[in-house]
Amino acid sequence: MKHFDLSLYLVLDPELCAGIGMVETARAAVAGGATIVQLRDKHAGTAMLIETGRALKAVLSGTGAKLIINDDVEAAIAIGADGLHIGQEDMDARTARTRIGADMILGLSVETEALAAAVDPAIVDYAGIGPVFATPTKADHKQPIGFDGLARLVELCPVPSVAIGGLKASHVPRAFAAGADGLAVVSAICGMADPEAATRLIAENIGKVRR
Ligand code: TZP
Ligand code: MG
Repeated sequence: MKHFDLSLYLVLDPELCAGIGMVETARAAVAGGATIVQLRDKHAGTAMLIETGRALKAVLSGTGAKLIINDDVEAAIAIGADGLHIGQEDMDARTARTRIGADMILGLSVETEALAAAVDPAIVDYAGIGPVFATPTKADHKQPIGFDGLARLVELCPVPSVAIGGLKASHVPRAFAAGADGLAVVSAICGMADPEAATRLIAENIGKVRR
């Protein structure tokens, strides 16, 4: 049985984190209550992902926060990351599972009801559902689903889920009310003047709605 807490899931963005860097942003966010950190760098090759991922692993060590790598199986394995996150267009979830083995966490992005219902819980550990709102952070995002759409997809999805897309601390009650197990955020933490305080605000709101 895998244990992971999706409640406050930070997705790193190298450009939004440029001021202090992704590693320091991750350290601050975990100090503020982030439970998962995803390394997502669309422009980095495998070697650079491995270098950054190893530095992230070092700062997360002993905190309990999990490290997930976006898209790159080879990097995820080389880093010894806790998990891999893939999108629908990246690779087949079954192929990803075969490559990473049974123990690594596997996350899959889900944008429609059909995709939510098609998630295989024997293969995928959690789903990233969204975008809830349109967001400038991801230029090519799919049609926003809103909180009503989120609730429908969560209902259809057989694995735990994290909501993503335009989410801020104030959205915590509606995301949890829709049935999501957590919020995944980029700009609400990355590039904030005080990423630790920004994370703590989200964490405090989560503390109020979670039993
Ligand atoms: N996938 C769907 S929306 C998104 C990703 C990676 C970006 C979310 O960024 P933000 O800044 O939290 O809206
Ligand atoms: Mg992807």
